[in-house]
Amino acid sequence: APRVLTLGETMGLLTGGRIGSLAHVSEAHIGIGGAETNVAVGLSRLGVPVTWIGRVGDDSLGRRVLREIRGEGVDARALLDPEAATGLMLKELRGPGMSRVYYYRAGSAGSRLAATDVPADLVESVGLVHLTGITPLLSDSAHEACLSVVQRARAGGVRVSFDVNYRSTLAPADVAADVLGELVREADLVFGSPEELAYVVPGAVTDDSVTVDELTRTLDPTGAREIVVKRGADGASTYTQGSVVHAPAHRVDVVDTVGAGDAFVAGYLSGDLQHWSATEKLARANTCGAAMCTTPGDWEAAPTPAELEAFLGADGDPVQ
Ligand code: ADP
Ligand code: KDG
Repeated sequence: APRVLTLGETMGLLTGGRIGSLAHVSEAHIGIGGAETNVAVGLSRLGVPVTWIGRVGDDSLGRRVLREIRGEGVDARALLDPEAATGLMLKELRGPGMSRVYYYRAGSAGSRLAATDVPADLVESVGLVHLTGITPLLSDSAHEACLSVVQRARAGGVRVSFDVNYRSTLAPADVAADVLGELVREADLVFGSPEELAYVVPGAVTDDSVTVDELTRTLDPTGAREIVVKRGADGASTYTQGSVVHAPAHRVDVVDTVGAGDAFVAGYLSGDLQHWSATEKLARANTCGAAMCTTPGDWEAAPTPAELEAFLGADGDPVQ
């Protein structure tokens, strides 16, 4: 399969050892997480070669990030930044299937990503570039890195995928609408929830009466783009060239939905690189997303093709 290139920030992740407020829970598990490396690991497990570019601090967590993702077969081109620490997230388990994430990432090594971190000719050599709306909101230099990679991809005829992934803690809605809207317009393949797509369409932000169908027509009047709407437990839909395909989610016992969207994107892209139909891509993506919901980690449960097959029983429903 053609190689995928992605870039962004991956942080240390401390998850409370049991349900309860981190004001009281005293034990925690150490791991890592970042939307783009979650997708990269998902792709690697599905047999797609993938390169990730990012910065980590010259510290233990940074080495942990690199060891984990390299251990998953991801080609990590990381700069060890001596001047900033690796970012950190805390995940509080609030109840069954419910979690809350706190970020400690302002000024982190990952947020200092710059256009010059992307080696010459790399963008032009891959089959697809995948970005998320997290990276351009990290800093001005990370925003420039995203724009530069997208421009290089377009000039080189490389397909661009963009997951809106709006994180309200990184920027207010009006700033995000401008920055993310620009990237949506440059992408060939766009992923987002109905709410996220509403953010990036000027004028639609506060208008509850706008339907997703209207939104996607506004986003893509020419029909050249493929827009994939992620609806959590309600499944997902692909809008392309005037046609719509809807696919229901699987019914699973949810442990933690964080990372489900990234697993979904990895599944979808793996099919896209093999020129699958929208129906086939959505089926694999929904299965990858459902599998991720059944475990606590952000990426650890990303399925291999054999695991995908085992996850679904003979009737096509998850075996749990
Ligand atoms: P994000 O993590 O980006 O917010 P969603 O919550 O929409 O994304 O989830 C992405 C995909 O993961 C969904 O389209 C679906 O395939 C799967 N998924 C998410 N939540 C559930 C759930 N509760 N049950 C089954 N599948 C789910
Ligand atoms: O999509 C899951 C990600 O949100 C998580 O792994 C951490 O990259 C992350 C972020 O910035 O929220």
